[in-house]
Amino acid sequence: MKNPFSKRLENLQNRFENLLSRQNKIIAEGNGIFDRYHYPILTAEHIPIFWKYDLNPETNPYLMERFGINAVFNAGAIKWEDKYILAARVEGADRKSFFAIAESPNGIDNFRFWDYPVKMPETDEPETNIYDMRLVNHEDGWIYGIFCTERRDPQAPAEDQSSAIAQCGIARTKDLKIWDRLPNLRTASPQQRNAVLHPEFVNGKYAFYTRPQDSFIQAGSGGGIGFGLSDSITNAVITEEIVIDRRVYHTVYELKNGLGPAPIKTSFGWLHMAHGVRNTASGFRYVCYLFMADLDNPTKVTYKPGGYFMAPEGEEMVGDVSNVLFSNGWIADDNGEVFIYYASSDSRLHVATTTINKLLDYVMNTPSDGFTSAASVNTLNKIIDSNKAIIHFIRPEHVHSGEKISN
Ligand code: M1P
Repeated sequence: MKNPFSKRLENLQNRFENLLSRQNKIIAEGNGIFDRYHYPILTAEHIPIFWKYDLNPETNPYLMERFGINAVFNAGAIKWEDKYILAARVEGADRKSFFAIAESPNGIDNFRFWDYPVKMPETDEPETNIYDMRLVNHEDGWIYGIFCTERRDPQAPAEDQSSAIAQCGIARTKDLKIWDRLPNLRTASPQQRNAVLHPEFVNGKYAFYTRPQDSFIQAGSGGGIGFGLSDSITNAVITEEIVIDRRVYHTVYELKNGLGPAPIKTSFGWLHMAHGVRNTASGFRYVCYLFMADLDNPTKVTYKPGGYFMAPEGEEMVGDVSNVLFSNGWIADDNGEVFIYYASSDSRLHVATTTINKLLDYVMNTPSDGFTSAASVNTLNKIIDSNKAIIHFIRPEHVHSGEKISN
């Protein structure tokens, strides 16, 4: 008969293997733009047993967790050696985040963490917390990890133990195992989060998308998603930051916005995914939206559908920071399939799938935001008018009269 330690370990292992081998399924009847899936692809439960437990019965007779994991979310993504690779933000029970690489053979399930988390070298001024890595395959031949570094605000008085300074960390690797840490990006902004490296040189320079912001939480005078060039990546400095996608009153990105992953190059332009934040009576609401920029001039936005592309739904709405849908990773396969890795409510990671053609159709043909209720009704009426001619169940006499249709 097995002793309690062995029995508990066997149960834990069985549960873990069942979870990791579970097949993911599309949730039927989506919106035609992308498909969601039934199961999150990475959660705290996906963390290897040998990270969380001391597996020696002598030193851990009750087989207790020794290193608690709180959540797995906001992951950078890249296709590498034919595998779908995620650099996930893993947050311990102690609230510290770190990066860990997980891989899957198909991009939608069977994600398994590598044996060790990423050992990210520190700079001369070590940070307290690191998170939200964007993985960028740059044309200079390196894979870059662009992430947020955070430390306590040195100006904050002793009674304030939550004010923080966020900056943009830069590291690069050839194998996703050994990382060279480079100096943080320097800009004029006192806070810098959600920075992303453009995958190609622009005018022979490294190009960054930034998010200038006055305080840790509030954008303040920061106008939106910025763009700037740096001569060097080993000493990255942006002296001129221009805002390419502004915050606007009464939109889903009125409070703040930030770029998600690095843009995907298409024949029609650079395809971008970003997150927008609005205020509500129950707190901030984070959603993702798309836009496209000119191939030759990445600062020029050419298409921008109105409203959100993805917003939290159902169980996605609840978690450590509720009402948040956030993405900093996507993968475009050579066959045109696109895997969008998004996190819900700072708690778990999901996948949605679509294609480049569908995303282009969405971005180029979805009406833009008219910024008023009247403009929205005009847009809607145009759709109804053109449908009226071809769809028999719309009764023309009721379309503009406001008359109630009764059965
Ligand atoms: O908690 C929601 C998100 O908040 C931050 O995003 P932003 O800088 O736009 O406010 C990020 O810290 C992100 O990690 C987090 O998901």
